[in-house]
Amino acid sequence: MLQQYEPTQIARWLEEKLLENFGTDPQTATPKQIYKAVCYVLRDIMSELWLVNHNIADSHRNKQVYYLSMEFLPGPSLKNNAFNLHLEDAFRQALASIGQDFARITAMEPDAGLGNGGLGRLASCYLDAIAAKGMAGHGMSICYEYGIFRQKIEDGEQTELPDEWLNMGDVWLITKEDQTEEVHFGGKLEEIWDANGRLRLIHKDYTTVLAVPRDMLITGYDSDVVNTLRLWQAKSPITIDMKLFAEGKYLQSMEEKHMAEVISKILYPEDAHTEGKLLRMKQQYFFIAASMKSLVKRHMMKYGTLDNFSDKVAVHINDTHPTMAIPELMRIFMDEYGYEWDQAWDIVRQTVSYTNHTVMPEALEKWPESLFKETLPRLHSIVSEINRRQSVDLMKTYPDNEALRRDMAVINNGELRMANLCVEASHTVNGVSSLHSGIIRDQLFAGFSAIHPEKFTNVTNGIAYRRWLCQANPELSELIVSLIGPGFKKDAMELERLMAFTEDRGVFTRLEQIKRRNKERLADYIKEHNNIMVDPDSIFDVQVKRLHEYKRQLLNLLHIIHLYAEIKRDPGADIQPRTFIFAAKAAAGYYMAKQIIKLAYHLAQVINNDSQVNGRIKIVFLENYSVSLSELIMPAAEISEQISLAGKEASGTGNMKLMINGAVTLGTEDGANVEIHRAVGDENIFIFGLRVEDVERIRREGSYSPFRLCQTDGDVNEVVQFLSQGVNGQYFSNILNALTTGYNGCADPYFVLGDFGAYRDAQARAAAAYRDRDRWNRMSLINIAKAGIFSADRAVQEYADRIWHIEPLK
Ligand code: 26W
Repeated sequence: MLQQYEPTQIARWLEEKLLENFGTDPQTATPKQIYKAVCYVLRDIMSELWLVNHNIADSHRNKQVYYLSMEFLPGPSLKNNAFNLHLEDAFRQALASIGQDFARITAMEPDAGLGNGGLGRLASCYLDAIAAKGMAGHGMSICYEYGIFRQKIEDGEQTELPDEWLNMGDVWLITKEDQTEEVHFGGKLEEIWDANGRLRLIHKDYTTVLAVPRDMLITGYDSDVVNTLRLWQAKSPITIDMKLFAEGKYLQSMEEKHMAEVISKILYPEDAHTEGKLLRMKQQYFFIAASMKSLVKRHMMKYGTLDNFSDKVAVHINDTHPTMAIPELMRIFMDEYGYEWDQAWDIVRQTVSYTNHTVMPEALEKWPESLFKETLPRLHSIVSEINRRQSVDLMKTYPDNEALRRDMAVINNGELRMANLCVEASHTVNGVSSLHSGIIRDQLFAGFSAIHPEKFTNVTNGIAYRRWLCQANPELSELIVSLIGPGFKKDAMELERLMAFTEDRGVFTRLEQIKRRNKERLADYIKEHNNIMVDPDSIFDVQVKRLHEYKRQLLNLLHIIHLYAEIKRDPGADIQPRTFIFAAKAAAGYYMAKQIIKLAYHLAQVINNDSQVNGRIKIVFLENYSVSLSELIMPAAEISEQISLAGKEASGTGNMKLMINGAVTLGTEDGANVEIHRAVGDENIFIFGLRVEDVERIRREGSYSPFRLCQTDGDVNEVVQFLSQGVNGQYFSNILNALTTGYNGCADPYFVLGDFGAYRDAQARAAAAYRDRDRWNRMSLINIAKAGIFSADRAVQEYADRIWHIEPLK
């Protein structure tokens, strides 16, 4: 039972914090000081809970999972932590007692944006669910000084601005200087024979970077288990070179310091395109080396041996970015604790598991062997040995299939294939939706799954629905409580009980009113930030996710051009008013993605100001998509655009957040859309387009000709013509060429024109359904009722039972 605190007690602690940290009192404190004091008080309450289970001695003897990820996307934490510990009301009253408004204080918190998109947010949703389930599970990552860039769009051009989150966001960070670790880069290996006549490889002349842990505490709903998100900050052992300074070489004297600290300076803004940059490699090794050293040290302190390591520790590798944890564990076991190769390898294989989040070739990490060897010589020697042993096994298994052996090799053609290393070493490999898991088992890792089919499994993604429903959409949450009680806050499957109301017009009306108010709230934000008046009576059609060609924001835009052409053809046409809401960041170096943002902007200029359209369709591109902006958009959405080319979106999680907020999915049979379709049934979703097998067949046949489509399909021709004439005075010949003629002979690789007709028809079906309010509200209610399965609680329970083998602490 979670301890509760009186608002008066909270108010007293607030006063103490203001005095202690800012030498001020509630009457004279600035809102910023109040905000920080509130976070410090809550953090202390969380620390006390943390100490119960996780103090150095670690009172419990349970197996724990360490979730390694280059990215976490917590977003704002204050409201979530207060909600999880049932302290929202106490803080609201305590603040009211000193004339402050809790909502205004929570709005001051910057997002902790230490991630790009789906992968990072999923990691944060999972940490929340692990704590809610009362299990010991900790995140490990980098304390980026600058998170995901702030997006500015001027005249359709995206620019990236630094995200200085720490000045307000550091309130949650507890720096543990005493647990600083050393990480070694470069240098060389020297062979020596040790006292017991064994060959030893000694790492020498390396550069040292210090890794200082900054811990964020992770709460869970109605749970007294508080876990850790450990964020490593890079520091130089040398602050300044006095000799160089004395010689007036001021910048040089600081060079070593900056070279070290740049490692945790900034998050790489690529979200599905590996750059292969040296700094990125150093970032990956930095955080996994510090993480592995610290958790091995902790285990030794607790158990005095590593023989039981895999019984007590599960290490989960979130996509390939933390793969180096595998050879690093081998290094620690062999070089620091004297284990033989086979023993070390057995323990490591029973400890690590890997989740793949994408099949996009350009996102699969391959490191140049030379760069890897130069930067991490000891790890290179270990990976080479893993590769040598693998090739011996493969020769036995696939003696006549050299091509397959080459494809599966950890090292080949001067490259380290990180995904192959993960599969070779992990006891379990999973995808993030049943369709995706099938694709990686039967295609990407076919050679491996043929040998070890038992290693491959699926865990469909889930979301922290208490954040995305209960906190982001409190009115809907209250309606649900009034209909089925509060039990769904602990067990999302209880939402199924809403199926009892699918013929209840009273409930439909309340559902519609709540959606309406959420739309008005978003409309106010759009007015303030984009200076666009949107009509709350129009359909709020939402596509919010990273900008990527495979997600096909372009298909959405081409359909809007089609609607616009229809209106221009027949201005009196009775069309259902629609507001198309986009939000998406493009990776800084992703030219085509930025062009698509530009097209959306200029199309909006034309359509939003066209008197013949007269506001019946509007386009809004919201800047700087983030967790907190997403919490405002999801409750207001009615149509959820999930229109990626089948086989490309591993799962999607925005689709789940929109579903649980009563939006109806309009999408392809891709990723988790397939499971959403299965959950709600054909009549409560709008599915369209090519299936995975269609895409594969057409590719195999080479029968796809977007150019011919422009000749044969009038609507396709019309939108392509429209584009070719320029939009708002801007020309998009690159988009046009990519669609029609293509670069290196591959036109329209994501079948935007190929799926256009089916998409147009699905959109028409949705518009027609929307007019029938009872039908629409029933569809909306059924989507909410069927969303329980997409809870992160369900997903982490699957990981705990089938992959990590961990149990609740008490
Ligand atoms: C090396 C650059 C890089 C950075 C991030 C490559 C790949 C990534 C991530 C794996 C991309 C990502 O976020 N993938 C998304 O993961 C979500 C969580 O599983 C899925 O729901 C999305 O479908 C998938 O695109």
